[in-house]
Amino acid sequence: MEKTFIMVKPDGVQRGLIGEIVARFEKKGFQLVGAKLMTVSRELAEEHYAEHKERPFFGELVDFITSGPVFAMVWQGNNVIATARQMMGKTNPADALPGTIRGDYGVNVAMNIVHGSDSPTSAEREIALWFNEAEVNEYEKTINRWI
Ligand code: FUP
Repeated sequence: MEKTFIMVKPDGVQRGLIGEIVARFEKKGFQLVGAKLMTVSRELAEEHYAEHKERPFFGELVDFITSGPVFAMVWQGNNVIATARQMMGKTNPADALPGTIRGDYGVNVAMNIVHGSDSPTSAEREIALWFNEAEVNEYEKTINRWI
């Protein structure tokens, strides 16, 4: 079953949006298989955002993601990678449609509340970077036969 890495960023944690974001993915029918509240080291932040290393906003991005705890999650489900990206909305909340997480709660591209893997390759890399195998719980959810 497809898995993706989703993270409530420090602004989302500070604004009390963990429950709201978890609820959206739960209600959609996805399965939470890993979750932890954690403070991110600069090393992990730089590795996570390695593709943006040369971008002018890289330093601020690392400062932001290490500025307070994040809520890191692994979600599982049919087409969960692309669907979670749709549910999050465009990177810049100014472009994100109402009804999406960033469209409903975000105003700032640097502080856009949530991260989600953008492809199967990223999902595999990010899950392995943020979670060890014992933290990803495979369990049967019997309601899955309805969705
Ligand atoms: P996304 O996959 O939607 O998280 O977007 P990107 O990988 O393009 O960007 C990663 C993060 O960099 C964004 F969440 C916010 C930050 N960013 C900026 O701060 N400024 C920019 O101009 C673009 C991205």
